[in-house]
Amino acid sequence: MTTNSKCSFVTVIGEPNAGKSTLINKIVGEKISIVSNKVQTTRRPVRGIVNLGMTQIVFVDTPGFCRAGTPLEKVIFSNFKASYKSADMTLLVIDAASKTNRQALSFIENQKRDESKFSVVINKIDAVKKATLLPLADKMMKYDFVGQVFMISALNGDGIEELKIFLRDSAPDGHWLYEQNQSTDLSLKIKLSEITREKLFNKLDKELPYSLYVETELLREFDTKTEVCQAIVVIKNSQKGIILGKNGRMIKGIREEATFEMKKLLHKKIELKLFVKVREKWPEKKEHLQNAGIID
Ligand SMILES: Nc1nc2c(ncn2[C@@H]2O[C@H](COP(=O)(O)OP(=O)(O)OP(=O)(O)O)[C@@H](O)[C@H]2O)c(=O)[nH]1
Ligand SMILES: [Mg+2]
Repeated sequence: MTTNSKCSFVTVIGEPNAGKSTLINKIVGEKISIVSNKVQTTRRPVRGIVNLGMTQIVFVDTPGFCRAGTPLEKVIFSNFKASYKSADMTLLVIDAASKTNRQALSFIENQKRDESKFSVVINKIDAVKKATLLPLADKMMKYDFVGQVFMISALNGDGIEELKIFLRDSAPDGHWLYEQNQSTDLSLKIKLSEITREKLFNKLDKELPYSLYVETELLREFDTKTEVCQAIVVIKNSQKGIILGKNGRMIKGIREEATFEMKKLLHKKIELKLFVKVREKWPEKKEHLQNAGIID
């Protein structure tokens, strides 16, 4: 873009629920990636872009470490592996409030030295006593390939400024890959689908969040309003009733919450229509994984 410009790809990895998406949203200053209190919220690598002076940082939000059991998990896991390659910097997010961090520790134990720089971010420090943090930080620092250990709260912003400065200062020289004002690589259709999926994730339990995807089937933008029509796709007919809820109450609540957030994003009146479709075995079909935005 300009001479002296720098550009860095920073891949953010960690256990499910560690706060990877929350962290990226905080640094980018916009909601790039949806957040929920359930594991496997992020299903595909999502890029969040922030420009710090002459430096462009391209964050890659990744799905958390997961077992590759169900067909959907297999796709999520291969998305994780693909996004982990070829980063200038890798940040491993550790949940300070988690009892074991078993998968993160096993990942770090098996980490081979490679070209990519590697740092650790201990997150959720707002949720634990200080006394528990130091032993965790000490443990991380004993790995010689770990460059830095940061202690942050992605929720309230503690420690974020230091992390930003570090990422800016360690970025390699290079041309910017994105325009000055671009904050993500997601299309508007997928962004809108993700907003609704987040509301569903936060309201539903058990296997249902993992049985659904949202597809924006229609998007029409006018000067004063935007019309959005979305399908919530589930695997089984019995799941349809749960999403609709008694007297349609569940889907109405989801529509209201999603409409509110879409309005904040587009600064326009939103006319959102939601309906539920059943597509058996959708996680096994490429076409549906593409409709879901899980693969390109
Ligand atoms: N107390 C506290 N909670 C946090 C913090 N960061 C994230 N959380 C919460 O942790 C939960 C998971 O956050 P996400 O950002 O969705 O986690 P993730 O690592 O992206 O999860 P997956 O996409 O499922 O792998 C949410 O309920 C967040 O609000 C933090 O710094 N402090
Ligand atoms: Mg996430």
